[in-house]
Amino acid sequence: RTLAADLQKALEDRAIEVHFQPKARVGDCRLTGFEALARWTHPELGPISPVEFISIAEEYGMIIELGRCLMEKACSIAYHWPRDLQLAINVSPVQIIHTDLVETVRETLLTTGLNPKRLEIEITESLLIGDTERTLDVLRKLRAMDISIAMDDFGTGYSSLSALMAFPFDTLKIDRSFIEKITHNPQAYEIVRSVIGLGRMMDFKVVAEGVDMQSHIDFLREHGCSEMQGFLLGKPMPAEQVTRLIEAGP
Ligand code: G
Ligand code: G
Ligand code: NA
Ligand code: MN
Repeated sequence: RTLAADLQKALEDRAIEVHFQPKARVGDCRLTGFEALARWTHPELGPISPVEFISIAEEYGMIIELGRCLMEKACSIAYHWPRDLQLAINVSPVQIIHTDLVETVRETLLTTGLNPKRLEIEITESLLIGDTERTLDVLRKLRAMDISIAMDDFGTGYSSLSALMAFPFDTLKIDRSFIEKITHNPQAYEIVRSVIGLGRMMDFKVVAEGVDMQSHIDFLREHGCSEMQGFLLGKPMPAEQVTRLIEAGP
């Protein structure tokens, strides 16, 4: 048996789970929403990183079905949250280029009842390498449905700045490799400060990833970053814990 065959089986059993990592406003640490993250616990091997199984799914033509399944799970869970918080979902470039993502999203919203205003799609810069016209068309249609678009891992790809000009983003997520260095690397400090400023000037919501120290929050507050995500606020957690966190919060 191969990992791909086991993944296929897990997909059929709907055994791939979704966990959720909180995001909060920098100003007052108030919860704004969650990012959905796929989780697979292999029956013998234990937890497999999504980096690994998502790429297997892409390679073996399973990402379309997997993406649809995860989106449906995440949206129906978010529909039942005690507050109308945001839900961010990662979408693989394959889902944008080789499937009708717009139709999948439309159907999912319809069947789960989730308000499109609560949904954000996170994409990575690797999309730029592909069919730009098609990507642009898909993103425009999603935005016309009131869904927001986030550029994930900003700063790590090849063409961050051209992507900002080419695509209709609402949100910029600064990659955590920059945030983790701001306390000891003056260049990382300046880069993050500048990206926050750039994002603000371009009217993006700027989200800092990988916030895991109070000094990160202090820095982000001083420089006007809007939102944050990271282990200090919470690790990715199962759905039951999300409900408790929302109910406990302000
Ligand atoms: O959860 P973790 O930090 O291990 O995630 C590792 C990587 O896997 C991240 O880059 C994340 O974007 C990606 N990932 C997690 N869940 C999904 C998903 O549902 N779809 C896609 N396309 N990528 C995901
Ligand atoms: O590529 P993407 O940004 O979607 O990746 C999300 C991944 O980052 C998840 O696997 C999540 O577990 C991880 N992550 C989120 N916050 C932190 C953090 O504060 N520190 C570290 N080391 N990893 C984090
Ligand atoms: Na992401
Ligand atoms: Mn990211």
